[in-house]
Amino acid sequence: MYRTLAIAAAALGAAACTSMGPAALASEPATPATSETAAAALTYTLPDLPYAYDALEGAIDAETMKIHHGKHHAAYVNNLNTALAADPALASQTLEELMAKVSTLPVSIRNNGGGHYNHTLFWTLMAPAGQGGAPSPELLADIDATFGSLDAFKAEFNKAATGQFGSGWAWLVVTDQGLKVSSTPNQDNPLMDVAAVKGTPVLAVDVWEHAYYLRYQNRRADYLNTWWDVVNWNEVNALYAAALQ
Ligand code: MN3
Repeated sequence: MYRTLAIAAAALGAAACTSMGPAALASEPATPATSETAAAALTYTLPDLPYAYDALEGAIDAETMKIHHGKHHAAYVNNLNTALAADPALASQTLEELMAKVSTLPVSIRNNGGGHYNHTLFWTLMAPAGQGGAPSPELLADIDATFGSLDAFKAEFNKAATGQFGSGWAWLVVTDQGLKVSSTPNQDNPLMDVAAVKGTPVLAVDVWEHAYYLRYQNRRADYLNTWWDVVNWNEVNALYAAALQ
């Protein structure tokens, strides 16, 4: 069985809570409320990056990181809060609960809830080159058994990422049938009921053009090849171990 709680609640804007539940999310936003409704609304906040904007420079330039985090991710957070403020019944549920039934919800929840979840996860899955460690013995054994080798896994992951038409994500997912590589369009993810491959994501890469276009333009494959240099295997290992519990 897999667990669905993949991201620490604090990273998603919650505080002092073991889930992404609204009780924690009701804590003070990072910035003062700017509208009359914000004070009462349950709100998500943009998490800080766990490194400087230029920390991944070898693979991803600082300007891209700054816009991606400060503009794109921030917009998902703001739009998610707007969507939830319009529907208090939804605001009382965790992001994971919402994603598990996202096919029944307004598309704004799917796009912006997914956008917030995916980016919050994505930032933690990267680290400055040389600081991300390596796959744990347990994960490596599973990768070898499932894909043949680490290189074969990376090739399959890159194939899913380059093969995703338009905007989306590629994933390594812990499922009830073991490790699987998949891709999703837009801001969908493996926690959503609409996903073809469902489970707990333990590695993800953003293949929206906003993630790489300034440096790589249309060369998504080049972005992916250098991206492996900044994968934070230490976090992947932790997510993998938690998913198996
Ligand atoms: Mn993005």
